[in-house]
Amino acid sequence: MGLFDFFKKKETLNTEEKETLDKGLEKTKEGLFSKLSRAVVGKSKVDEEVLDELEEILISSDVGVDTTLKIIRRIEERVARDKFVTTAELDGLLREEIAELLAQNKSDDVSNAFKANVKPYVIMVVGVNGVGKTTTIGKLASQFHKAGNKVILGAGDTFRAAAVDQLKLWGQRVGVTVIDHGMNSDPASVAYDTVKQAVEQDADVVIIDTAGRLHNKVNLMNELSKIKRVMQKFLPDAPHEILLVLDGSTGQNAFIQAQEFTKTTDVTALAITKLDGTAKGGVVIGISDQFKIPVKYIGVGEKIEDLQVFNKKEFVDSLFKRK
Ligand SMILES: Nc1nc2c(ncn2[C@@H]2O[C@H](COP(=O)(O)OP(=O)(O)O)[C@@H](O)[C@H]2O)c(=O)[nH]1
Ligand SMILES: [Mg+2]
Repeated sequence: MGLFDFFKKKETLNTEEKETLDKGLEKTKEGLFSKLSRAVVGKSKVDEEVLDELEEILISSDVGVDTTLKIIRRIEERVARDKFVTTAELDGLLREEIAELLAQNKSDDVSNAFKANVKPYVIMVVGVNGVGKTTTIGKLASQFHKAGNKVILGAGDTFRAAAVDQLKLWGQRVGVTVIDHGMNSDPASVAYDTVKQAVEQDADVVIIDTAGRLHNKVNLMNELSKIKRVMQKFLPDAPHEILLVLDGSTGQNAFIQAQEFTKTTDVTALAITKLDGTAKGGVVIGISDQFKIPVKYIGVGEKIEDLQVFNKKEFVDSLFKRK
């Protein structure tokens, strides 16, 4: 199964994937539902007061102010139109309005974000330290490899000793080649070599790891552009994807990182990790609404299958599914 078919298949989640998602979002759901239940205690009707509470709930669930205001406006319109909306209908109403709001951001489709028939398909992974870049690369490599693609990884985080070894370990585990020049080597030359090897070995996918921190932000941005430029000497249209990894458990911080990186780097896709074990999963809604760049992957656990192709509708359905 080529990459394109891989993504086509992932456009709908199977039962197992839905369960993984439900489980991964447990903490966020718990937080959301307990607040929602408290807001409607002793009330039968969605009124001004409930809407005010709802606004606070969404903001405190890391949805972000702008997206929250959009959601509240939609619900106000709905309440005005339907006249009497009971508080029992509130979950369903929220689910529908959020799903429709996200659906309006058309760029946010996996199939739109994927370029078919590109070989090798080169993904450069960026993001600050500790957000889950290397882990995400390992999980992706495994899934692509299992689907029958030849994958090559490039150990471009040469800033930290452990980083190269961590990627090599993933390579061994998954059974794919890792190109590395060791710690402190030039990441641009690692990237060049990886792409060159991929072409020579007729690989389908290249994933390049990068450092999340240099001595300062300007250095980091310069280095990322250099990696890109040097790769392009060998393969002019590479990288085909610049994947920014964000740690969802940092809530609004993830949002700020997305703003900063997209200002200085041509990010084409987002991955939001560590949604398991946090109540801040609402940040995915805000990011998915506010950025023209699609959220392509979400991380909902430590296991390989816990990295999922993001599906807006399934995400919102899962979030509002009570046990
Ligand atoms: N629970 C959980 N942990 C994750 C997820 N993604 C990454 N991690 C953990 O986050 C930590 C940092 O990940 P790493 O890939 O080294 O980050 P990097 O510095 O960006 O390369 C590791 O302990 C990972 O196991 C996820 O989706 N869920
Ligand atoms: Mg790393």
